[in-house]
Amino acid sequence: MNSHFIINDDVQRALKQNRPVVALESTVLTHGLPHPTNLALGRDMESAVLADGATPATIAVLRGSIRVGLSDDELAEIAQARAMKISRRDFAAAIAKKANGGTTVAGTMFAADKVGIKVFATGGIGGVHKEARFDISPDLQALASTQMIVVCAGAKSILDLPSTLEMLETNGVPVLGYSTDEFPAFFSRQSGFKTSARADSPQEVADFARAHWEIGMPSAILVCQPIAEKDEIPREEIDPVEEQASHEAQEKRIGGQALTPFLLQRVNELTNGKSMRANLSFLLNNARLAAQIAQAMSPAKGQGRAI
Ligand code: PSU
Ligand code: MN
Repeated sequence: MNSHFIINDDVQRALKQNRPVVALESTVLTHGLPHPTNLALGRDMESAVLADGATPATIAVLRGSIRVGLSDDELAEIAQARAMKISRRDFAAAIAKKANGGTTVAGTMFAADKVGIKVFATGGIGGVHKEARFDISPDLQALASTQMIVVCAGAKSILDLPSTLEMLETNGVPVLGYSTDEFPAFFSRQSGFKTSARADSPQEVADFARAHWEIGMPSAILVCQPIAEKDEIPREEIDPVEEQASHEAQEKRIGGQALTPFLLQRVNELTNGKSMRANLSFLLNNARLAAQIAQAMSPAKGQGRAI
C-alpha cells in the first residue's frame, strides 16, 4: 500500500487476522447531517459494528491522506472541519491540497477495496437524478466494478428509482432484498419496484456473494434492508416533500455534487427533522447487519470477537 493510504492499527490487525471488518462512509457525516448529530452518528455506527463482532473502518480523507479507520479524535475532526465531498474523481484534488474530505459510497468503496475490505454499510446509494437524468452518481459505476457487499436502505425517491434500478441491472449488480422482495425507498419500506433476489439471513447473503465472485463476477452486491416499521415515513407524507425539494433545486439551478446534499437538507427542514431521525435509525440497522454479514463472510468465524 502506498503512502497516500493510512490504515489504523485496529483495522490493520483485523485484516491481517482475517477477522470481520466493516467499512463506513463519511459523506453522510460531512455533507448529510449537521454537527454534532453527525459525530454522534459516526460514533454510534462504529459502536454498532463493534457490538456485532466486527471492526469498524470509517473511511475519510484527513489532511490529504486517505484514512481507513479513524480514532475518536479524527472522527471528531472530520465531523467538524470544512470538508470536500470525495467521490472517485476527487481523491487526487484532496491529496494535492492536503484537504479533509468525506468519502461518498463510490469513494469509500474505492479505498475499502484497495485495502481488502469486503463489506460496507451506508444509508442510501446515489443513483439517477430526476432533475437531470444525465446526472448519474458514480456510486453506480463503483457498484458495477467492485467486489463488495454494500448494505443500504435502498435509494431515496428524490432519485429516479426505475432508471436507477435499470442502471444497476445494466451493470450486472444484484439487488438483494433483505427479508423483502421489494426495493425499499429509504424512508419508506416500499417503492413499488422489485429486487432481483432475496436473502433472509446474513449467511444467505454471504453464500450469495461467494457464488457471485467465485464464478468471476466483477460487481458488487447491493443488500437492501428496509427501514424499521416504527421509523418509517409514509409515502403520502414524504413524496410531496421530496417533490418540493426537487422543484426548489431546479429553480435554484443546483446541480452536480451539490444536488444530493441540497435535497437531503431541504427534506430534513421540510419534515422538521423527522427525515433525519429516520436516517439515523436505518444507518444503525445497516451497520449491525453489515457486521453480521462480515462475520458470516469471515474465514476466522468463531475465533473470538473483534476488540
Ligand atoms: N443519499 C442519502 N444520503 C447521503 C448520500 C446519498 O440519502 O448521505 C451521499 C452518499 O455518500 C452517496 C452520495 O454516495 O451522497 C451520492 O452523491 P452523488 O449523488 O453526488 O453521487
Ligand atoms: Mn451527481
